[in-house]
Amino acid sequence: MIDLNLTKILNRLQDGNTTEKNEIKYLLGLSDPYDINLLFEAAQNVRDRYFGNKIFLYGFLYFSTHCRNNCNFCQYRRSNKMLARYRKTQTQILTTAREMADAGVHLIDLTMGEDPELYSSGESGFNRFVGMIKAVQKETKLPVMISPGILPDRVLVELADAGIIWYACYQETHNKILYKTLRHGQKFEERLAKKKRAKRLGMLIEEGILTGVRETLDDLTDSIIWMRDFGVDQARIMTFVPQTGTPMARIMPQDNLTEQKIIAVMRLILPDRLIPASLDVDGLDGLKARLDAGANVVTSIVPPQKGLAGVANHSLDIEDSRRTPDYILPILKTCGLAPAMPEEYQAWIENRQNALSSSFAKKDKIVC
Ligand code: SAM
Ligand code: MD0
Ligand code: SF4
Repeated sequence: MIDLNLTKILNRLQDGNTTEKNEIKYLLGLSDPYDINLLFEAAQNVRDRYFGNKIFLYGFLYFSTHCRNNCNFCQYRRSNKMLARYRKTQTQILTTAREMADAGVHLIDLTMGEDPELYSSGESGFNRFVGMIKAVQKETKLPVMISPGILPDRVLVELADAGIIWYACYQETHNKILYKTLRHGQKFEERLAKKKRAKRLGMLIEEGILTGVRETLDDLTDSIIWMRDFGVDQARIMTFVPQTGTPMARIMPQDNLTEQKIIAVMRLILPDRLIPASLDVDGLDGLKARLDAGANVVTSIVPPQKGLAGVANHSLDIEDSRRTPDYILPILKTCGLAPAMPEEYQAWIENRQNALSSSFAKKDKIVC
């Protein structure tokens, strides 16, 4: 039976109206398959309105898996001695980035653990790091995202000055108590401040949260509201994948329906933003469901034979080439979707940056 409340809320959101916290929570808590289907249909309608049938593709390059931190959910945490780690050279990074660009990705995501070698080598280490990122941008002529964790402010300034478009830095949750159990030993406020700093420097910001980490519906709702109020440019949800040898290894794995519902609700609350369907959680088999829920970016595209790792899943689907455009494009087609042209991605970025800089200018005027 159709729930009148549900149809009303979905219609209001599809018409571009804002909504209350209790309605977001209600949508996230839907359990009847019929209702959930209505939610997904509404999310697809909204995606179609803002993006047509076009999907963006992100190449993922995890260039150093060394990390000084000890996140309880992550296999790359410092205390995990079971893991073989790597640090790619600039030449290896450039070759791989070039190949991904040739394969048709729209962006290169340069990700690292907070590599202790970088943090202990002072100025010269960060200079090489900035040089490498600029070289990737120059070599591929593609927009670049950096996902490096916390960086000194002066490095963020240099990267923003060099035209690096995106800073990804995930809070995982906006509940400070839950945060402590996840990003153990890292300051909640510091991570927030880096995002604010990067935004102020004109970079686009990706925020990310986890589900399946003992969060409540209120926590998820608060995170979505936080993302809306902060004005994130890309909003990510990933289901936690338990990792052996880590403190959260025994948490019961969660199915993917919650992640799909969160994608759909994010699409309704942040209609014109980018929302990833990550290949990192369930690989290629999980792609269609995430697109059907309203995602519009395929992330974690990783080429084989380069010795590269994923994050939530170390090797899933990588060496058998299933994280490549060749395998992804047929799935887009079955969803009635198609990859965007590179110019369409560039245009989205430019529009977003222009909208943000005029809203900053307005705010500055008000302050004056
Ligand atoms: N080291 C940097 C940092 O932590 O900001 C960059 C890596 S960051 C892009 C890795 C992200 O992957 C985490 O923020 C988390 O959202 C996600 N992740 C890590 N381990 C995961 C797991 N076991 N299951 C699901 N997602 C995970
Ligand atoms: C992904 N494994 O896209 C990557 C990662 C980092 N910016 C993104 C979590 O799923
Ligand atoms: Fe390090 Fe990032 Fe993993 Fe945390 S999530 S342990 S900071 S790589």
